[in-house]
Amino acid sequence: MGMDLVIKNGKIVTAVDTYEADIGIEKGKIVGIGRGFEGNETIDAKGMFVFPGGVDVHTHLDMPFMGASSSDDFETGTIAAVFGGTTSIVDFAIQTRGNTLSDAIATWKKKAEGKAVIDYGFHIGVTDVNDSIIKEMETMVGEGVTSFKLFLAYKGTLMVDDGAFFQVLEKARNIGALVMVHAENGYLIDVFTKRLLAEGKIAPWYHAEAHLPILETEAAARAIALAEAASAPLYIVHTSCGGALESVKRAREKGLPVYAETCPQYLLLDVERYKEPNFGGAKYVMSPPLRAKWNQDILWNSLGIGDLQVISTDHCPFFMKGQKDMGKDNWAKIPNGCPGIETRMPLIYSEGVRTGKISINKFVELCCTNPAKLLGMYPRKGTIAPGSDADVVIFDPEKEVTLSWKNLHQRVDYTPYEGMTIKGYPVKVIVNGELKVDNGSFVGKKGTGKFIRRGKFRV
Ligand code: DUC
Ligand code: ZN
Ligand code: ZN
Repeated sequence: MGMDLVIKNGKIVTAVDTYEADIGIEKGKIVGIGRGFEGNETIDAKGMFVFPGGVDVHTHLDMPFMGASSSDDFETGTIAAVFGGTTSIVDFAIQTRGNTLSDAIATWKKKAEGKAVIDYGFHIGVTDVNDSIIKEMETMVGEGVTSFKLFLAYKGTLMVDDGAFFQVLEKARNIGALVMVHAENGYLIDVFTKRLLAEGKIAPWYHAEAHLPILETEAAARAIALAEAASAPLYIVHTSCGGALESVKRAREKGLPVYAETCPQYLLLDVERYKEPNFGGAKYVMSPPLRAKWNQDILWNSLGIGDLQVISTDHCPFFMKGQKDMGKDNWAKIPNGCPGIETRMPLIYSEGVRTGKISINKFVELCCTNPAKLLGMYPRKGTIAPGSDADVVIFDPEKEVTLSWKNLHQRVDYTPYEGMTIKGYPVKVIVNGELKVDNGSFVGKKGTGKFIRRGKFRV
C-alpha cells in the first residue's frame, strides 16, 4: 500500500535547514521525510524549493470598516492566499460595541464556514472592555482563540484607552494569551485630521501627514511600557517605521517578551506613492501609512537580526471604484487598507531572498514558522516535519511573473505592485494533503478549510 501522496526530489526548506528529500503524505499529514516512499500519487519537484505552507496571521476578510466592507470574503480571499502559497490565516474577528467576544467569533465563523479553502483561526479585536469581557477572554482561550488585538488608533470606533488596554494585558498574562496592538496615537491623529481638513487639505497625501511616524513611535513605546507594567507579552502589528522599532529593540535587549511584525508594503513601497495623480494615492491609504524610504533598510535589517519576527500582510482590500472613491473629496473617508494576501510570499522571496537581504531559511522563519509559533499553531502549521499538517508549497525559483491585478485572484481592482516583475513563484500548493493550486489553476474544492483551535503562544 502506497502513501496517499509523495513529493519527490524537491529541495525542502525549513527555518533551519535546506536539503533534498521526499515527503510522504497520508490522511492530510506529513508522515515521513526520506527516500524510497511509494505513493498512490506522486509529484516530481525536481529543481523546485519545497516550503511549508505560508502562515499569514494578519488578514481582514469580509470586515465592515469605515462605511465599507473589505472586498475579499473567505472564499475569494483564501483562494487568492493559496495561489500565493499561503495555506493558513488568522483573521481578526471584531467585537462590536455592546456585544460579547463570543458574538464576534460566532459572526466570523459564519463568514468563514463553507467558504474558506484553507484553515483559519481568529484573533479577537477587542473594542469594548468591561469586567465581563475580561472574564470572557478565558472562555475564548478555551475555544482556541488565544490572541486579542487592541487598537490605540481609530478614535471613536475601534480605539481603547490605556486603562482598558492594561486590563486586557493583565488578564492575558494570567491566562497565557497574547495581546496584539495597533500602535498609533488615535488622539493626535484626530487632532491632525481635523486641522488638515479645516485647511482644505483633502488629497490622499495628507493621510500620511495625519499619521506621522512619531505617532506610531509614541504608541509603540507606550504599549511596551504598559505591557511591562502588566508583566505581559506583547505583539506589535504592522510595524512601519524606524522609531517604533527602536522601542522594540530596546525592550528586547532588556529581555522583555516583545514581538513585532511588518508587512511587504512597508518593506517595498514608500510615502511618495501618495503623490500618484488622479486620486491614485488612495490605493495606498492604510494605517500606518507608507513611510519615507530610509525606513525600509531598518525594517529589512531588523528582520535579518531577529528584532522583527513575522511578515504578515494586513490584507484589507477595498475597490478603488465604489469604495476608496468615497474619499475623493476627503482623504479621511477613504477606507483604510490594501490587498496583499496573494503576493506576500513571492514578493518577499524575490525582493528579500534573491537580493540577499535575508536567507531562504529566514524567509521560511518569517513567513511560516514564527507566525505559527507566536500564534499557537506550531508544529501543526509552519514547518515540514513528520506529524505536521501536509501544507506544502512547491516553488519554482526561476519562474518570472509580472504582477497585475488582472492576473491575481484577490477580489479588488488594483494591486499596489502593478507592473512589477518578480522572480520565483509557487507552482503547486497542497493544503492538508490535497492539491489546491496547479500551475495557475485552482483545482481544489471550495469550503474545505477548517477552524484552527489554536494553543498558547510559544517562541
Ligand atoms: N489598518 C488598515 O489599513 N486597515 C485595516 C485596519 C488597520 O489597522
Ligand atoms: Zn491595525
Ligand atoms: Zn490590520
